[in-house]
Amino acid sequence: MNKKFYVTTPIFYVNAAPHLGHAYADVIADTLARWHRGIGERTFFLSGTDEHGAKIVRAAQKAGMPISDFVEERRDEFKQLLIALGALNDDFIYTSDSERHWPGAAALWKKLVDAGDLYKATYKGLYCVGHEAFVTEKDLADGKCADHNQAPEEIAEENYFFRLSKYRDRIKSAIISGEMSIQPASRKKEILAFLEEGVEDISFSRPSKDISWGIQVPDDHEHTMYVWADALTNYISVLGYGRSDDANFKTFWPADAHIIGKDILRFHAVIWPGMLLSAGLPLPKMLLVTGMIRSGGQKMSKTIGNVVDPFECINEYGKDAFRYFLLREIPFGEDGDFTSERFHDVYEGNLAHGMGNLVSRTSAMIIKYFDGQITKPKVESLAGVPTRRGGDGEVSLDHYFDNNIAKEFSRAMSEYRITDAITLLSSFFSLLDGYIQDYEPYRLIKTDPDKTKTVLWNVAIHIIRASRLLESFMPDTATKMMRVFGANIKMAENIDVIKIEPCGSIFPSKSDESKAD
Ligand code: ME8
Repeated sequence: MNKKFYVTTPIFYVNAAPHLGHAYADVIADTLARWHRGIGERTFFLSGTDEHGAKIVRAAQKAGMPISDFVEERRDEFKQLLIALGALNDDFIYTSDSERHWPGAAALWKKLVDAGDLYKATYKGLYCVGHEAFVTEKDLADGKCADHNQAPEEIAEENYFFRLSKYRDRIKSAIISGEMSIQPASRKKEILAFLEEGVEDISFSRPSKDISWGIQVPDDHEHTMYVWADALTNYISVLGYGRSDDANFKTFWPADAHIIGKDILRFHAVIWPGMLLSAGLPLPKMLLVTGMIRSGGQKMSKTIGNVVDPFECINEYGKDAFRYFLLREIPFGEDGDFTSERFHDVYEGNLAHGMGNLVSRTSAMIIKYFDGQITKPKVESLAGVPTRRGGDGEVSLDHYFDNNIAKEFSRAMSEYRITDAITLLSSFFSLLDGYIQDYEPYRLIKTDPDKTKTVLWNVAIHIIRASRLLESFMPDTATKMMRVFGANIKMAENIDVIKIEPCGSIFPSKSDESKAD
């Protein structure tokens, strides 16, 4: 049976419109899903929305809308974002879905009860609505939550508590052994240090009289499940856990990779495995932790007015340029920065003048010198034009591509080194540019048409080969690049004829446009 691959984004809070951070998770998950699907694995890619809790209730009140209308409208924007990004998610879960999500949440809760891990106690503490979590004095600066610039609320109430402390050692050993990996290593270290300090039991419910927008605790409707207990369950409820049709759960759980931002690491690396261990379920195999993207060097905030709207950017530059920027220019696992200037420069440099220009130059020369069609040269003549810029001396482009690009690319993808993988491809496109410069087909044609044909064949066939790998990152671009040379993703690798199908510029220069205005 084929291997399976299950990848998730976090489920997004619907209190505000989708922003760059959400788009980032979508793009990473889609890239991984496309790659694994492409290599024949049974792939399931999940995204969704987190719709319960005080934060959402307040946002709906502020918008003056009934809560169910409010969440529905917002949910739709997150779905639209996936479409705008070209993301092919297999499902979309939302926590207010009483048919598909609630049975799983209730079933997991009951497992925790059966394990003796839920008990009632009075809780007194400070609750930060921004985090939807209790905070302590040490999380505060001047009495306010540093992340949300908001004073926490004092709460004293009777809640259900989850015996998380019981699982600390087991979670620690799962992280150390790699049963549940955490990448990058700095995040793994951070969470191990956190576990070292000790873990307390956590409040797992709120009184329904205060918070009714949520899932009621099974058999005790005076209590509503804590939003994170509810939300984390999405990863299994969607697969049918707790319902009769749980075939997907059997096939896809445990998740191969949860994509999460560093601000929600503790929930995923401590609470979630605690819940799963209590229920006797396997742990996710990997937590892939992204950094935060700032905008112009600052945290994105409505007050500063620097929130990047992904839809605007996609409308102006296209989804693939946006995907490229996020995947290539924000080093995976690290914090990054987004500015329109930098985005524009990357677009012009790497895409319009880089990849786009390579395709148009190569296809234009095949049209001009060979009436738009070339056939595969003989092996001897291919060997006669080695790559000069591979750093490998006189190796053929085929050899270089197989050994230095394709193999490395697969390795990087299987190790979740996404930025490395796309960087490999863009460096290969630059190498092809250099190859053209080295052989100067525009001069060579005057003296040696046969060799010119071989040079152009080599470039074109390697644009096709590289495009096949590029598909996971930039699906439309890859398709267009193949199409220019008469190829498509389904075609076998051994192509004998290249026939140009002229198309407009793949990445029209925005600078030229503004000059023309
Ligand atoms: O945390 N750069 O939802 P959310 C990069 N509902 N990533 C960012 C970012 C930024 N500037 N801002 C936010 C939640 N993110 C919960 C998740 S999962 C069971 C529940 C990331 O909408 C953030 O790190 O606030 C998180 O991974 C994701 O966006 C969703 O954030």
